[in-house]
Amino acid sequence: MTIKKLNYTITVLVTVLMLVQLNSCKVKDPSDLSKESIIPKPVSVTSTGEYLTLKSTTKIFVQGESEEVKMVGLYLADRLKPATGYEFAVESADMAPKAGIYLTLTGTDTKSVDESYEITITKKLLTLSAKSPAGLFRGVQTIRQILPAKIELTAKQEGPWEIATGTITDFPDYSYRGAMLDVSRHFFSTTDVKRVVDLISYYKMNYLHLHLSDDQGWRIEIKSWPNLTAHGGSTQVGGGKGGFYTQEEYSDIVKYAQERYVTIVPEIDMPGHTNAALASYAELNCDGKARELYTGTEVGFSTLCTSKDVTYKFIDDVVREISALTPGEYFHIGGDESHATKKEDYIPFIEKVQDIVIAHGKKVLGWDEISLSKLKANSVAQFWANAENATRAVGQGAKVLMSPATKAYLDMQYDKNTKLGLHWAAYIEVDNSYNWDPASLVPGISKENIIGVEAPLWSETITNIDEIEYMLFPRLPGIAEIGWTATPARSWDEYKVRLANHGARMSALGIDFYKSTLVPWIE
Ligand code: TNX
Repeated sequence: MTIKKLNYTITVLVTVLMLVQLNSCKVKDPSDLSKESIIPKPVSVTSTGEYLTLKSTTKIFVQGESEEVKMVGLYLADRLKPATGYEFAVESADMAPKAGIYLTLTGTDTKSVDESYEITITKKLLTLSAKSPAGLFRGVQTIRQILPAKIELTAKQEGPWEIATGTITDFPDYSYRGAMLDVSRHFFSTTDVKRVVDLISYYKMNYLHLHLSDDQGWRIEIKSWPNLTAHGGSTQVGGGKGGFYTQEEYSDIVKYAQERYVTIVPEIDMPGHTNAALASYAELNCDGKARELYTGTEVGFSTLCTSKDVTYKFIDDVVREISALTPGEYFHIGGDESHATKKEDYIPFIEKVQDIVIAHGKKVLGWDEISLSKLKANSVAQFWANAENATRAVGQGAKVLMSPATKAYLDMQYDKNTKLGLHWAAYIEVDNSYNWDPASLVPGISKENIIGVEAPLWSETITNIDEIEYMLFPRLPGIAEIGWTATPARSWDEYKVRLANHGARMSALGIDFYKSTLVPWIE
């Protein structure tokens, strides 16, 4: 080779190398942890400028012999296996390993709330430490979100699987961050409910409230009153075949949720919204005549007969059976829109039901109207529309769960072109549902009065899981962040960029989401 030729070859090589280098600069820098889009936004993130790479030999070590910690380790392994194609063996260890992923219940001095966690990533080792298994589980969701979005795909992908090094310290602002699914207006299978549990827990929500009964359908088996489901569960809005959960299926949902540190809150709405029960048992009506099944969408026409003893026997049986299947602390008694119940009947009714719920070892949750009655200090009123009701609850020493219909009702249309949903409260675009502070929304209700936030999805117009996803996403991650991240640390302009980055994650998770033009989605 002549000198000239050699020079030429070197020049070409150098140019190619430079191009490769340039090109790789366009790829996202994997070594800045503080630039990762984590939703909800953690309390603090610091970057140390390097990165760790997951390999086919990477193991997940769990400290000690705790079965529960091991379960969290296995859950993480299950999330990471499909896209990487790696095994991620889960093994117990007595002390921190040199390399890999390490889940430990010791060594955290983050603020002592149950769900707090800390992640430390060095070039060789990712350590997730938490006060409780719940905290480890929340931390696992963060680990998923600091890996490339394609980690959520179910088919094997090309790596590299890099995680930027640094430290994350995190804990929630509110202890209750939830969603509600109305399975009464339209019935959804246990598979659909489990999918909702998976998706809300990805954003660190910890409660799923199931609206199990309404005028259009009774959706949970009650062994002592079998016609509730045999007849009352046999249809839905529009006249479809409806459905219900057997007690075994309900328990299966509860367990699935528990494994994801999500607590199920069962709701039996009363004394209104009870047509399905009134159609199933004639004696629950004051006139002793069974009602016809109802498949429309009107509200406020039905009421249990508050003056009959059998009504309270019925409620006692229902609360007893459901409470026995429910490990969570709350039983939701509804209490909304009882327009067919006289106020003088409504007030003592709610008080009696409150006593029944307490007798079965649960705390009362109810829509804000329940504050017309005398509430116990550990009862919770769910604010949805009436500020006066909610402040009355607080005046009685009760706490409030924030679900303002104008912000958090995810059955509201995004705008007037949205094909699904209602708009009686508002059209709620993604910015609008994010831009509010639970503690300054209602004068007289401040942070210490509030247990948290919940995003309800009513299902008058929602008939399947794709439609559920379209209404929940992308607003639900914003409500999750409102509950988790302290208000001074939040702003729409900063959040919308993180949300935009979650577009690829939601797609990888197979979520059918609304592509709001207010979010700068990254194609
Ligand atoms: C009001 S919110 C209701 C529900 C409807 C919902 C529709 C509440 C406590 N009651 O019965 O499904 O509006 O958005």
